[in-house]
Amino acid sequence: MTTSTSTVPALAATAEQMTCRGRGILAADESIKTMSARLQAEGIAANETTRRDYRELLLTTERLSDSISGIILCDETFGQRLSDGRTFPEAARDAGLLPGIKVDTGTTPLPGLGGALITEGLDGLGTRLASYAARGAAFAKWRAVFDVRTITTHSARANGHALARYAALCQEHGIVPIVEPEVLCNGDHGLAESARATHLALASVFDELELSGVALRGLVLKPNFVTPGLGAPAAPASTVAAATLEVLSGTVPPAVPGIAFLSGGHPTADACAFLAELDATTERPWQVTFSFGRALVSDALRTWAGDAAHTAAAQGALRANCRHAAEATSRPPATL
Ligand code: 5MM
Repeated sequence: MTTSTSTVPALAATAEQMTCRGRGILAADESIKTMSARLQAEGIAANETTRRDYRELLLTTERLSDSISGIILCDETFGQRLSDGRTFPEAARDAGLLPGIKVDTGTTPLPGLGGALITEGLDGLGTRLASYAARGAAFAKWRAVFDVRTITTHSARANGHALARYAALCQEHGIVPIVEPEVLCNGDHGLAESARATHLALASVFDELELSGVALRGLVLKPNFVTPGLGAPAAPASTVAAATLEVLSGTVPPAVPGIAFLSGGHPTADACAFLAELDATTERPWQVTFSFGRALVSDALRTWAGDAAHTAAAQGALRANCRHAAEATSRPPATL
């Protein structure tokens, strides 16, 4: 199976829908391990049922589609049913959201590289994508993880190669790939180190995407903002936006329709301020929006605390954060 030229317009239409003005993507695809740790941190027992209940709370928030275009799910949630019997992908479509699926299987150290990571999950991926497509997936996600202290040319190339193989397979199956090379903002590094690492990661990814023949019109890029480390003095949002735009302008081809940023552990207000500053710049060829996880859901999880009596309040917190982020994505790019 190869991506035929006739499927590219359909992929491009979905990518544009995912990153359209005034809406973004809700990342609710924490792995079982991460989700369980986040539930336990709020004093909630972590099991299949509580993970399902929490994701049902998110997905059944009223008017979510006012500010959200799609929701990323993990394999466990994708196969679960809401209490009314619908599967999560069915319920997402009913709510006006495109269902997406995280398909990487996590990271492992690259041998001999002092801690740099490689993301795994390519074995059998074609078969899994066919199954997800049959069950309604519109898009997929694969995340590569870099640390400014350990990124090397080799780790950037290896992860870029994996991202490109994943993206090509997604497109063969009519699924839009979200390509996520995340440079972590944990640490006390400065803005320049984040810029250097992000430039290296993005340049490698787009080299590999080009070599693999991936249709850039039919993908969504999910990068980090270029910021100082969370343990270093913060930079103003205008500085972050300028640094981010400089790196993206030097690495991301104009053919990419949309860029949906991750929040990276930044507080909701800061992540939205970075996005609003970027949105305000006219010198960009791509639509910019959000694909936040923690910046959208942390308040809701804390408010819910595993108690059904708090569901409405938790959904209100989620809706407010989604609206806040959506308000930061109101402008079109200069050219597309
Ligand atoms: C929601 O978390 C996603 C999956 O994480 P793990 O596989 O580590 O459990 C993660 O990829 C997320 O989509 C991105 O990091 C964006 O989330 P943030 O919270 O950084 O906006």
